[in-house]
Amino acid sequence: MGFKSFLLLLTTIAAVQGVTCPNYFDQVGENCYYFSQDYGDSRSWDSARTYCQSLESDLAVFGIDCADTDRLIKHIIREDYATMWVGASDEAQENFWVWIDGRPVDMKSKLWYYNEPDSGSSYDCALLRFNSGVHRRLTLYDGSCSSSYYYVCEYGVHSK
Ligand SMILES: [Ca+2]
Ligand SMILES: [Ca+2]
Repeated sequence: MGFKSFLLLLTTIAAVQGVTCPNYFDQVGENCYYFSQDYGDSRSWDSARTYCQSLESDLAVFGIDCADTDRLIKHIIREDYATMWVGASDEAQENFWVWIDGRPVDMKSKLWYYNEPDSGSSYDCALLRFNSGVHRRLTLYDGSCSSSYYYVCEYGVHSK
């Protein structure tokens, strides 16, 4: 390899690894997330979305790349974050859960806690919560959209 191509290779590696996240966002893998708990801010699901959008982001979505989701979940467990809103709801049509980017939520996903979502038409927004019981893992629940929780914004998510 010539010196010039070697330099080019180094530059390329630096560009791939050098994800620069905006202020207030933490890098996890190649994505940038805003964890509102770091700033002591809890809100309703709608208000959380509005705030994320003011930061050129939206509530985090899962499942486009499973590795991204795995990294995010490991990060949340490591940082010991409390329950938080993520970007899925069945507000438009009961029992039809969609991510805010328009993709349907995989209802067979292991991310849903046992029997969730199970709370009906007044619980239409998705919460990510650590379950400390027998199944010690992060799982999705349906929550009441108007309740206040922490939330996680993902930079570059575009809503439909
Ligand atoms: Ca439930
Ligand atoms: Ca519902």
